[in-house]
Amino acid sequence: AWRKYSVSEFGNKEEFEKELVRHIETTLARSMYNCDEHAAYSGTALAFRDRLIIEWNKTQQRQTFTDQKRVYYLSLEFLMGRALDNAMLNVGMKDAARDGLHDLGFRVEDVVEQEHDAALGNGGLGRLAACFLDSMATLNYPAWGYGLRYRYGIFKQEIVNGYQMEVPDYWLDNNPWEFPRHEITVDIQFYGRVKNYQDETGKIAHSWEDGEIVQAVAYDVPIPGYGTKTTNNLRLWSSKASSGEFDFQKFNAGDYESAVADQQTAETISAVLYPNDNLERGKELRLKQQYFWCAASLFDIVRRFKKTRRAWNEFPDQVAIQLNDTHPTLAIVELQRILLDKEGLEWDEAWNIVTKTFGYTNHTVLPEALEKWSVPLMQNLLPRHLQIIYDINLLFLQSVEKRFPQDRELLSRVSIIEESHPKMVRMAYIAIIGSHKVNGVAELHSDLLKTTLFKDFVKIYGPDRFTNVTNGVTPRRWLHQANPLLSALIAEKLGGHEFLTDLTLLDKLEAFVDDKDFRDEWAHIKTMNKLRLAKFIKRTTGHAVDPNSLFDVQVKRIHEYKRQQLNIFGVIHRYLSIKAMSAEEKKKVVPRVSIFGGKAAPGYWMAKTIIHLINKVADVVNKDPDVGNLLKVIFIEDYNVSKAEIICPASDISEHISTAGTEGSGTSNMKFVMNGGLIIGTCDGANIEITREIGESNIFLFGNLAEDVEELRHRHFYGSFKLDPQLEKVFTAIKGNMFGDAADFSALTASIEEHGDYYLVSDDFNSYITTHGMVDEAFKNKEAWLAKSITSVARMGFFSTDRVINEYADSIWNVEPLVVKD
Ligand code: 26W
Repeated sequence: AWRKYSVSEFGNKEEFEKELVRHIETTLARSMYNCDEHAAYSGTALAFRDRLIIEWNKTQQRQTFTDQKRVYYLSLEFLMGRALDNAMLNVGMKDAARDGLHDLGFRVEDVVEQEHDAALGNGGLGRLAACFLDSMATLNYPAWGYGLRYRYGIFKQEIVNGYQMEVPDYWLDNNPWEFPRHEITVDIQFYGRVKNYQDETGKIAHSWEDGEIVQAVAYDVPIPGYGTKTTNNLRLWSSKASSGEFDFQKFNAGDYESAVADQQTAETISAVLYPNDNLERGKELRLKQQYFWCAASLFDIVRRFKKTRRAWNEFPDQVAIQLNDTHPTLAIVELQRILLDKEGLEWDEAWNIVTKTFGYTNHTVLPEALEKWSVPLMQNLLPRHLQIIYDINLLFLQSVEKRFPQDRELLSRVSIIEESHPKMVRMAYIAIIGSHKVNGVAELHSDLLKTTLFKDFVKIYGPDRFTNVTNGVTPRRWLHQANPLLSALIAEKLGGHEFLTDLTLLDKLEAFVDDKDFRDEWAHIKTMNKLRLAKFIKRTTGHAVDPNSLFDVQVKRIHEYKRQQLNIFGVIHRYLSIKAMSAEEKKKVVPRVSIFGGKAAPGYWMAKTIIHLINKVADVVNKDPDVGNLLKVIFIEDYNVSKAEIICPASDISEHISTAGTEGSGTSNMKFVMNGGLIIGTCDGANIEITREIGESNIFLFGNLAEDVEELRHRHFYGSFKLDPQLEKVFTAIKGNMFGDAADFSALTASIEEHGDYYLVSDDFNSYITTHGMVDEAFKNKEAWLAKSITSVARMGFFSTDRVINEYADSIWNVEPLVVKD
C-alpha cells in the first residue's frame, strides 16, 4: 500500500536499465562493453540517487514552507555503512533493479557489495545515530543530522600473525551519496583574544578578535525514509583553508611555503575520525574538530532561523538540538556566545533560550570516557568560550549556594571547573546545566546516572531533568535488509510488510509458534543464513565451519569492560575439557563455532592483547585433530556494519557479557534477537529490558549484579583474592605456552590475578561456564530452541528506533511529524 507514496519510480526494469546505461555511458564515461561489477554499482547508485534527489528537494522545500519545529542531531559519528541497498529498499524499487541488473548479467547482491562502507564512527554511538536518521525520516520528522566529513573513517583492521594492524580508510573517491555545497561555507575562528568595549548603551560588550580562520564547507547526504515522501538531510562539514584576507597577507608577504603549510593544517581538522571508543585523550586537534563542527552547525541553524524573521524567544519553538554524548557540548557555549556577542541579548534571556533548546544524551558511565579539557588549552584555542564557561559556572554555583548554603563540598563537586593541575573543564557538567533534559540509553544506565555520576545534579535540579530513553535499532536495515528471507517469511504470515514500520505487529507471530510448516521454514532460514556466513568465513579466513554447529558470536569493539577475555578464557576451558574426553564422551558434545570480531583502539594494549590471544587460540584449536569439528574459533577481520549484516542473522547465540553496570545499553543484542538468535548475557544495559520483553526463559543470564560490583572490587583489593579454580586451569594452560609465548599474555592474566580483577572476570567465570553448559543442553532440543527463537522475535517490537524517536520527539524535543497528503 505504501508504494503509492513512493518517489517517481522506474515503472519497470526497462526504465531502470535505460537509466543505468545512460549513467554508465555518460556520467561515468564508460562503455557498456567493459562494464564490470563496480561500474554496475556506480550506475545503479546514480540511478537511485536521481530518485532520492527529487524527493530530497521537495522535502526541504516543504519543511521550509511549513516552517515548523526542526530537530538537529549533533553527532561526531555517523556509522552509516552502505547506502545503495538501503536506498533501493526505502525507495521501493529493488525488484526493478534486480531484474534489470540480471538482464545485464549481474546479481544485485554482488553489485551491492561493491560499495565501500561509510564508516564515520567507532561503534554503538555512531551506529545509533545512523539508525536515528533512518527512523526520523521514516516517521516524517523534519530533522537534520550534523557531523564531520572525515577523509579517513575508522581504520581498517588487518590481522597479521595474530596481531591487529591498522590501515587508513580512505573512502571518499567516487562517493555518489554526497553533494558538495561549495556555496555553503562558514568561517570558523580559533585562537586570538577577547576585546572588551562599551557598546552604544554603555554596557560592557565582548568581541573575539584576531586568531586564525578556517573555512567549513557543507557536504550533504540524502537520508530517505522507508516508504515515505520524506528525504532528510545529513550535513557533514569539511575543513578548508580560508581564502580570506588573513591568508593573503602571508602569501603577499612572500611567505609562500608557510602559507601553503597553513592551508594543509586547516585541512587536517576534518581529516580523521578519532578511533578511541570510551577513552578521552585530551588532544588539541580533537577539541578543534569539536568546535569547528559545533560552530559551523550553529551558524547554519541560526542562519536558517533568522530567515523566518521571528523574535529570539521563539528560537526554542523552532529548534531542538540533541547532543550525542558530550562531544558537541561546545554548541551550548557557542549559542550563548552568538546570542550575547553577535545578537546583543541579555545574559538571562540568552541562557533561557539555550537551555530550552538543548537536550543531552549520555552513553557511558566509564570514568575514563568522560570528557575534560584543560583550561590552558581552552584559554588558548577558544578564549571567549572559556570566559562564557566561567560565567555559566559562576551563576550556576551562586544559585546552588543559595539553595544549599554552607555546602562547600557540594559546590566543589558540581563545579564545571575541576580544581586540579592543570584545571579542567568538565564537559558533562556544561551539558547538564545547559540542557532541559538529560537521558541515559537503557533503564539501568539511566538509574546509575541518577544515583552515581550525576547524583548531585538530581539533588539540585530535581529528578525531572533526568530521564531514560532505551535504545533501539532500525528494523529496515537490521531485519529487512540484513535478513531478506526472514523478512519475507514474516511478511507472508502477517499479510504484508507493515511490521517494518510498526514493529509491535511482530507479536502476531506468536500465534504460529506451534505451526509445523512455519517452524520448518524458520529453521531453514536460520540454516541458510548460517551457510551464507560459513561461505563468507571460508572465503575470508580459509576455514571451513559446519553450519550444523552452534554458532556463538561476539562482535563489538574490543574492550576489557565488554569482556572478550571472559569469552576466550571460556573457549580455552571448553577446549581443555574436550581434550580430556573419551571418544564416547565426545559424542555428546554439541559442536561449536566461536566467532569473534571487533577493533581495538590503536593505543589500547590490553585490547590488542585480547585480539592476539583469540587468534593464537584459534591457531591451536582449529588444527587440533583431537577436537575436529567439535570446536572452531574464528576471528573475523575488520568487523564493520556491512559484515554485521551477514553476521547477525547467522547466530544461534550471541554474547553480551559486560561487567554488570558498565554497558550503557548495547544495541547489537537487539539486532541478534530480532534475527532469531538467543543471548547469553549479564544483567547489564538493555539486556535487562530485552529479558523483560521476551521472558526470562528465553535468555541465558549469568553473573554478578551491578549492585554487588563495588563490594566485590573492594574485596579484591582489601581482602584476599582467590582465582576461580576453573579459570586457574585455563591460566595454567596459557602459562604452559599452549598458545605461544606466555609472556605475550602476561599482562592479561596479571590484570586478573595480580591487579584486582577490576572487571570481575574471575568472579563471573564459574557462572559463565555453567550457563554455557545450559546453552549446549538447550541447543540439543531443537524444537524447544526454535520456540524460544520465534517467541523472542515476536516480542521484540519495543526495540525499534521508531519507538525511540517518538519518545524523544514527545518527551524531549516537542516536535511533530510533517506528513504529506497526496
Ligand atoms: C571521548 C572518547 C569517547 C568516544 C566514544 C567516549 C565515548 C564514546 C562513546 C560514548 C562510546 C559508545 O559508543 N558508547 C555506546 O553507545 C551505545 C549507544 O547508546 C550504547 O549502546 C553502548 O552501550 C555504549 O557503549
